Amino acid sequence: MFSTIDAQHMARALQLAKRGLLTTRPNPRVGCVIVRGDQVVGEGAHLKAGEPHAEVHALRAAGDAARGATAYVTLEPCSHYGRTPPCAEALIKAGVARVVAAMVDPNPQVAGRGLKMLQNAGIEVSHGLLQAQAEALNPGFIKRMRTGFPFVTIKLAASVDGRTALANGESKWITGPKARQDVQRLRARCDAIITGADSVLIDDPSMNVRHSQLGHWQAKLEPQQLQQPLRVVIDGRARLAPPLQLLQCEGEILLATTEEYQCQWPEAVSTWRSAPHNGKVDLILLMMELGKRGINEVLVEAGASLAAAFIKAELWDEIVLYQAPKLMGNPARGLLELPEFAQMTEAVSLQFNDIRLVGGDLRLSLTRRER
Ligand code: AOF
Ligand code: ZN
Repeated sequence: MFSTIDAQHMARALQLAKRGLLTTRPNPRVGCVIVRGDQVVGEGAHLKAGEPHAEVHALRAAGDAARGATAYVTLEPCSHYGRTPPCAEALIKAGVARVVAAMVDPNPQVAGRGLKMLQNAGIEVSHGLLQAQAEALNPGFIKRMRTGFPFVTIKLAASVDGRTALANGESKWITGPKARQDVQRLRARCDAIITGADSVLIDDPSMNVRHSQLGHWQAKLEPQQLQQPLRVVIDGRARLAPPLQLLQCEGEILLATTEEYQCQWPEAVSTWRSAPHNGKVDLILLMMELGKRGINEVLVEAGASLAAAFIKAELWDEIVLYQAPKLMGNPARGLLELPEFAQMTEAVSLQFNDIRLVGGDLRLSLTRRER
């Protein structure tokens, strides 16, 4: 159904979609290429929610040349009036002859209706070209549309022997500067960063994204285009009180606590409360709440106890572990506070997705083992 030429144009559309990597939230990253004969006549990417979709940018660039052309889109063209009018209508109006989509839009407001509209207008329609690559662009949007929950990445950093801090608590500078830059890029692409009261008490972090530390991504966007992720602080027993670094820098904060406690934070910080679950914030309800708020991708940067709680509740999708070439010894603290397992069959089974060197450290990406 698809030729090599089709695949080349879709690969270009995927590349364009990446322009929106840091800026489209809560919308998906989408790219579009319009081709007439063997000529690329228009290209576009969705860059910001509320602004035109990829197809509209590409159609504008193509002008009259869109008539009789093929449009390659990394996501099914939309069929609904959201912040912008339907792209399927725009493609029909422009007289496009063929539309190739990499994947169907999992948004229930679209979900096949865009392709149907095009088909009903006599346009040749197909989908599934480079689908896996298109899905990889939007793990959060896809998961939220299908389940209501965001895509959760747990970031961990440890020595080769799996230690995160010395017995006396010292934990600064385990990994090197390149790995820390890589963490800045993880933060920049996510919509929310979650941390816990313990980490805030120990490190007093700011948890924000610093443009100057994005490494090779700095060139991708101007400092003023940088969108700070929502910083979610889980403090079930209201142990934190200002002054805190978190409150000193730009960006929204959501304090998640339980119904039993009163917090002493400034009024400008929004608070969300859950009924206590074993005396703690109910992580399942919190993640559903973040999904409702349009959060696609969440980064958990927490200590051994909160990170493990996400694993125990099966609320996670990916672990990114930075491993430093150091040995810290058994008295040092371990990576995750998981319960004791009596048999190896009870251990959490993972699979490696990607392994690379980042500066002098290893970066491992792991997901659940597929059975
Ligand atoms: C497309 N092309 O480039 C994008 C699409 O509120 P709106 O109008 O921006 O619509 C957002 C929804 O449109 C989003 O949830 C997703 O279903 C679709 N995104 N569709 O045809 C695009 N970004
Ligand atoms: Zn659209």
